[in-house]
Amino acid sequence: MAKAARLFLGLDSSTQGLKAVAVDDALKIVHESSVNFDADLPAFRTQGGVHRGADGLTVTTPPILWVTAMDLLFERLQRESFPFAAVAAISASGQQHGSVYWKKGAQKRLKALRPDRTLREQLEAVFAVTESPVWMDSSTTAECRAREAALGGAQAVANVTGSRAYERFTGNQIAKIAREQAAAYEATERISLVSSFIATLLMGDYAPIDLSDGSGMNLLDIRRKAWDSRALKVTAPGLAERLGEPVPSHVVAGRIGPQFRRRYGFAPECAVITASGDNPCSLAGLALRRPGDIAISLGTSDTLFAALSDPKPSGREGHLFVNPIDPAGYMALICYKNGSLTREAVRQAVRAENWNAFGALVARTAPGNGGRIGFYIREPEITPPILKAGTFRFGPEGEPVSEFSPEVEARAVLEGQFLSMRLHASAVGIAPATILATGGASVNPAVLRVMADVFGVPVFRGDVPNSAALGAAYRACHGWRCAEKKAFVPFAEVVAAVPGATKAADPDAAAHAVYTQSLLKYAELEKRVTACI
Ligand code: XUL
Repeated sequence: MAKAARLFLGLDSSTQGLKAVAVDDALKIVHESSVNFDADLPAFRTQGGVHRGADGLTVTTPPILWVTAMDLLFERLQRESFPFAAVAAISASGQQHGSVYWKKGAQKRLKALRPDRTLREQLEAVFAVTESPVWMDSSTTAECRAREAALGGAQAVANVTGSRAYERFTGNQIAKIAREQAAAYEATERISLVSSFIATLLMGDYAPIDLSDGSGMNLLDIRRKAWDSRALKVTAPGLAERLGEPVPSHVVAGRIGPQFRRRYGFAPECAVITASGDNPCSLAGLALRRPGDIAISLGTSDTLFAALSDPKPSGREGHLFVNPIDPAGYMALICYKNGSLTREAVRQAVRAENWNAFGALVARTAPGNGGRIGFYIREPEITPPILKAGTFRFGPEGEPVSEFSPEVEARAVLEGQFLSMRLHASAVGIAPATILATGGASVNPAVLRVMADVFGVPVFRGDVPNSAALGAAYRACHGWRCAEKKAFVPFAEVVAAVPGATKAADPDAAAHAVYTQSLLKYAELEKRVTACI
């Protein structure tokens, strides 16, 4: 690689692997590297990066695997002659909600890390809990109900923490560990999220949890931007000192530690910018720059996220986090399990041999589908919570019907999905001005047409591979600029050089008006569907 100017490095410790993306001063990608947990570290016997418990609910990953992956990733970067000395700042993204339990004495170990040994050799014995719960874990229903009962119900928990109690949220995971593994909890000196854990390794000292990823714990008061003492109290004793104080995501957590400096040649002044969760980092990586810019990622699962200033916490749907690039603002995240696999199943059921054929079927019907509405729940749904799978079709008068013609069915799956997104996004305070569509299904014009008309805003398309790692790199640059200026620099200024996405669809006003009518009907029918199953 040619001698580089100033670089910013972003890491992403996701469920299945660890990635690095480096950008230059103009935020152009100059280097990428990655490690896949299953393929590159087979000794840990993970499948998709995780271990699944016999109960079908517990899902964990050993933290020493994540440590070993860091050794391997940095060895790879070194072999690729990556210019470590040019890195001005580094930050990390981590899968949200996962937690790491450092044993008493671990901080001393971290501070004494030697450059002539791997991290793995030195950190094997520092974890009080050797299997870290991750976001796929859903074994804490009892803790969730206990939290909601103690704090005044789901809406009361959401009002403070931004989300009702969710099984994967870290506070509920900590509560379960404190109850089931009391001795291990007692022996814990510090709890990290996956994001702050990676920053801790980089610094050789405990890195703080940031306010944005910290919002995924059911513990943070997202408006006061501090741990909520009642939420801590109902979780586990002595939790505040184990978590440390949360900080805004753009602040300098510290300098790169001596182990990384001496082993790989980082400059001593290289800053570690506070790490954050993968969804917050993706918000940064997609460079959503104006209020009202939202993103919809159409993948195996569909995810909608948005920056917003006036959040409306809901005890039913969605998550509100502190915004990772604007500490005065918020971001909303709404997850759907029924995404591409469900669209694909409908495409096959209507015998459309490809997405063009599917688009042609959709075009045979008019927006609003003659008043017909369908719910396609192939997988138990998160938004709204529908635990039993099934397909529910309704005719123009709201009467249940057993089937639709292929063209009505094709339109119904798309309209149902986007009406649901419009309904639940508006319920948490999202008012879109533009939509950036990403993910596999965003190449499909029929999908984007319905999206633009349902929301009544222009849709842009732009796939951003590795948006979380890229977002961590952008945030490294943002944090570094803020530190250099000794003042907050708007993120939009930092990403001004990133090319904007291309417009894929403009809304049709008449179609949008039809959908505004459909939405009322959809909301009514959704109540019936969620009540009867
Ligand atoms: C978000 C969530 C997932 C993980 C995936 O709440 O649980 O998106 O962050 O890594």
